[in-house]
This record gives sequence, structure tokens and C-alpha cells, in this order.
Amino acid sequence: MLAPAPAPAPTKDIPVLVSFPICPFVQRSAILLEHKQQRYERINIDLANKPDWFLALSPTGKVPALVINTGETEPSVLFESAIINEYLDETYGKPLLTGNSLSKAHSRAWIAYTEVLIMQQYALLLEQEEEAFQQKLEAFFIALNKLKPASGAPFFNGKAFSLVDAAIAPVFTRLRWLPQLREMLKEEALINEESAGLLAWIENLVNNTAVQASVASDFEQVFIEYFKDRNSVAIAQWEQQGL
Ligand SMILES: N[C@@H](CCC(=O)N[C@@H](CS)C(=O)NCC(=O)O)C(=O)O
Repeated sequence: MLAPAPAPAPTKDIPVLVSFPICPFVQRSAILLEHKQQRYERINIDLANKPDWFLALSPTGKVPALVINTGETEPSVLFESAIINEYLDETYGKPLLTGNSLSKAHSRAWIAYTEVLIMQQYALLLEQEEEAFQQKLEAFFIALNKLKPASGAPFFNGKAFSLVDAAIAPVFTRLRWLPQLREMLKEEALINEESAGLLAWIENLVNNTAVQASVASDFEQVFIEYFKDRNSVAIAQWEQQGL
């Protein structure tokens, strides 16, 4: 259990990311902040026992929330990771979401799709029944294969890191606990060029500096404990394989 967190009191231009240690949506924003090399603070809250200040700040009661002190007014609060990331993108450093209306809408559409994948992966990791786990694994594999990164490129849109990369990378970080899925992807990559591109993109993002810096040093331990406590088939299988 997390110790009660104090309400954020952001210093000017140092945003506070209200977080839960293993939340993939929080990780999306942490990735972008790390990519932009923007200083920020992170406050972890206990989602099973949300502080009153958080419930007062966030209409959805969900993390991430971003608390910003621009120096001009009372601190502002943003919620919804995709919206937070667009704000971070426009505010710090060189914007990543550029181009014409169609290319921006294209990126936003794929970012929306990555939320579907995040939810699907979470349900898969929480599954307690072997048979249902297998079914969900296959459905997740199909959904993952619908992602179409630019051909031969390290990132979704080509050579440059994009908001789509920041939005999907948390899913890729968590694939290490789904070794069966990685094997399925490798097998598919042998016979399908698009899947080979997907696999290369996954590897590239997992090893990306901003993605690696977006989780705390105890992330792995906290993640395993969280799902073990919920009798996760995925984690039991992962442990059996001694990975
Ligand atoms: N669409 C939201 C989803 C955020 C979300 O579901 N966060 C989870 C943690 S990973 C949460 O705060 N759950 C607490 C609750 O639903 O009460 C976003 O992109 O920020």
C-alpha cells in the first residue's frame, strides 16, 4: 500500500504528474516528459484509497492528472493522458504533432486505438482462468497486429518519435510478461513482412531512453506483486518459465 500523498504544490513551470506506479496511462505522459527532457515531479497516489484533494482536482478520479503552475493564475489541472500529452507536446520543446489536418487526425486516431490495446492487455494480465487467458491472448495478438508502423522505420510515423509512440510504448513495456505473445509475434514475423516491422518497432521502443526512464526503478517488482495478488495466469506462466 502507498503512503498517503500530500496535495501537489507545483513550482512554476515544473508540472506535477499525479500517478499510480504501474499505470500505463501515466507512463504515456512520463514518456513524453522524459522525451522532451522537461523537469517534472511525480506524486503517486493509492487508487484504492484516493486522497480527497485528488477527488477534488480530477472529475474522473483517474490518473494521470497533470497539475501546472504557469505563474499567472491558480494551478491548472489537466486529465486524460492523450490530452495531457498534446498539451506537453505544444508547451515543451519542438512539437511532435505537426503536419496537415489529415496527418494529425491520423495520429490521434491511432492514439485512440492504443487505449483499446492498453485496456485489452490489462484484462489479459488480470485473467485468472487458463482457457479465458488463452482466448484473450489470441484476441490481443490480432488487435496488436492491426498496428501499422511506417515501413522500415524506427518509429510509428517514420524517423521521428511521435505522440503515437508515447501512447503505445507502455503496452510494449508490458510484453515482457507475455512471453507467449512475443513468440507468436516472432513466428508471424518469419512469414509476414508487416509483422517483422511491428516486432522491430516494439524492440526499438522498449529500448528507447525516454521509455526506459518513464518507470521507477522498482516498477518490475511492484508490477509483479500487483498482478500476483490478483492471481494472474500471465504472471504464473511467466514465473514457471523462469523468465
Ligand atoms: N482514459 C484515461 C484512462 C486513465 C485510467 O483508466 N487510469 C486508471 C489507472 S491506470 C485509473 O485511474 N483508475 C482508477 C479508477 O478508475 O477509479 C487516460 O487516458 O488518462
